[in-house]
Amino acid sequence: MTSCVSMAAAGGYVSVAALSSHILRIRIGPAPLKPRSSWAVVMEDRPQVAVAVSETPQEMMLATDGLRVTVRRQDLHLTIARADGAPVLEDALPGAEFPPGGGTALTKRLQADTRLYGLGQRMGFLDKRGETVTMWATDDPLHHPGRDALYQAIPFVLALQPGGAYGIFLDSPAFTQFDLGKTQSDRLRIQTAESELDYYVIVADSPKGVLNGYSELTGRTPLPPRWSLGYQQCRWSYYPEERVREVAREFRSRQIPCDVIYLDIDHMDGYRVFTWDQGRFPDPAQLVADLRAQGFRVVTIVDPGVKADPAYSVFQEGLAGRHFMTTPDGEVYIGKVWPGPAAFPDFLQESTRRWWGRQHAQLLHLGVAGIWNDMNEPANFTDASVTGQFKGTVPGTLLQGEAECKQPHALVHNLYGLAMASATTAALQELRPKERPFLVTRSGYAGIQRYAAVWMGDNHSWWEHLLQAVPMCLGMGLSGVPFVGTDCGGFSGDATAELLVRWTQLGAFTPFFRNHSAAGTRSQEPWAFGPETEALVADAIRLRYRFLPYLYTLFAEARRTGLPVMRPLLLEYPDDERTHNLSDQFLLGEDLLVAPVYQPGAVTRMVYLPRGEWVDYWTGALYPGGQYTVADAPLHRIPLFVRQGAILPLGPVVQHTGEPAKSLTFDIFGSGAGHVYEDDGASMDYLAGDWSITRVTSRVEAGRTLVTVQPPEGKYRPVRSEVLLRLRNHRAPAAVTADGHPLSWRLEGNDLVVAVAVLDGTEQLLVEISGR
Ligand code: MIG
Repeated sequence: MTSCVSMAAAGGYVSVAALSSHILRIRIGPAPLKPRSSWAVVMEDRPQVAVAVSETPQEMMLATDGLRVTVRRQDLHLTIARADGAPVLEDALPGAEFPPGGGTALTKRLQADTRLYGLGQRMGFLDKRGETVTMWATDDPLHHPGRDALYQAIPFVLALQPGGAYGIFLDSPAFTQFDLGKTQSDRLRIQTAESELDYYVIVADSPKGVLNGYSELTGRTPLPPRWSLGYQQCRWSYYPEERVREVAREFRSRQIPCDVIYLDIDHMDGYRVFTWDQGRFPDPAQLVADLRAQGFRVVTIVDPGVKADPAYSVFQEGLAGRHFMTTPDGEVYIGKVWPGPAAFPDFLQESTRRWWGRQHAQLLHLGVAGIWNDMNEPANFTDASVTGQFKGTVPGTLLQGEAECKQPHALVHNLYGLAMASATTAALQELRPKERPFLVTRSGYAGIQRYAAVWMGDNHSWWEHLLQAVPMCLGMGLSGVPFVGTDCGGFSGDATAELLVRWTQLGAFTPFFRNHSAAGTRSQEPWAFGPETEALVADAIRLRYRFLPYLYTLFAEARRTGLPVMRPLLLEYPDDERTHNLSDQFLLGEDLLVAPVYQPGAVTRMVYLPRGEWVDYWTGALYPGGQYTVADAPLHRIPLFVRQGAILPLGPVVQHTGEPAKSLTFDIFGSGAGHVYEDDGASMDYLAGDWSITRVTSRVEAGRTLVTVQPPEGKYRPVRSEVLLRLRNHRAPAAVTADGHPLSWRLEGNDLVVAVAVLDGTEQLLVEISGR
């Protein structure tokens, strides 16, 4: 049996395949469809999906357990409905248009209430309906509000409408535009420069369901090394090595937690990738080892441009191995980036990916812990004569790909960062098979989440960009990429003390948490603005470390489900219209509502609390949901609310993640449930079952509270000295017992803290707290 139907008609050639009961692949082209490989899609065509195919002279139909697809023979017009007949998505025009100038387009009808999200890295608010957006990886150093294409190009749109949700992923790495109801308010039009359409439709009951399907299709983020969830310090650039050592010393002597220090481009010899400036860094191995002894990891930048210097071995090897992109005449193309004249590896060639990957051996040999890929759109300092889409990048006519199937760069542009990331991550895995790789990238395409964390590039030290950080990161999450963050404090321009405090408070709750700033701007290390600011910034960083067990548990969930760590409220409350374009607050997982302050001088801010009850994390005050409230936000506090019913796993403040975190606290908010996921945080052993999940439930009854700690599931057992239950808003109890034996307790502010036994057996622990 086949899960696919195909046919030719006046409108061209079409094939419709069911990858699962709710995921369809649709291809339409002007010529017979040839097999086509994808860089984004990892989901196998599953022939076992049950489909029923039928035909009439007018139509061809394909039905799965969940969907019914009808294709009109006359013009390939396509309709998708649920199994019960409820319409989901319908073409507004023939199934595909082939404009005379080249390219292909599809046009779908939009229902009046449909909201449109995702679409990769974008300026502006969450709902993109009414806009036109472009997919074209671009190094844009000025993210003004009207900017369209930025570094990440992810041609995926997530639609929320009454009664359900769907996603459309057009698998095209060429120049692509989505008209999201701008030209005609009831039409979604997608146009690519490619000559055929290859797109996927994912249908679900909710946005979560769509993300589930989309991430099954394009892959999920493996668990990152735990250290990469710690605080990270960057600057363009820290050099010479004494400066790096000084930064490290400051963190430790001031007791400000930090896990990573970055080396930006000035560590290299004349910006030659994979080299070191001997004067500035005479002994990188020793430097890295000394920092490691203090608990720091070092991440170095690797740009794709290879200096066109005949005496430079990487350039020589690249030429000899035919690794660089060439003009149609076969000449190696020389552009211009930091090292001056430079050649660009063609990562669409497998031999090039392996060659490039091998270069990393030198860095890893020196002890470098992770890699930072920049300039991989690829950026190119073009002159004023280049305008339009090729401004700032390489010419579209360059040839890329394996010898037998070269393609013009124009058609594969958006793959550059993804293919470079795939080469890098594969190399890290191969060179250090026992360790989880860490890569952070600027550019990417659909599927980038499988290889790298993504930071949002060159923002400014502007309050407007602090605010913009929220929907930008959320939009990436709605595009399948959970491991995201922004340059805290802002990259270009000068931070102020207050901006740094507020941005660090936000950054503490973004998955990737790095402070970075541009050359020539004011320093913005935590201590750069004096002791008062330092204390506030340090507190925000410490709070991050307290929340690490919760954050890590969310990464484990992201790996299983594809759901983002940092979530817009609409993901959890899609039927609450007030969440639909709520772009200045977010949820970390399901339980923690984060409302950053993004205005100078503000000491309160409006927060929307969705249905249920919410507890002010700082005061313990309980608020009914389904309403706006004005939260207190003095400079030392970022408004945080916890869902009543949550149980959050929290850790101790450590100076870096390598310090043993032997104590685990379950913060208990009323009757509810929670869990913690744990593993060694570093190796691949979790893939072989070396992990654990500990579940806790609580029940508040008249006169007593019962808390159950389940024995851990899974093989992994952390080194642990204490487990604490913290019952928020609890008075002194009459008695606390575990299976009849008294337990010691103490009051801390409004909270009752109970120390319980560390569980490693198979028995559950039942704690009874009597008297409220
Ligand atoms: O053209 O390596 O986004 O983070 O510090 C600027 C220097 C090149 C851009 C990156 C930024 C980095 C900077 N790079």
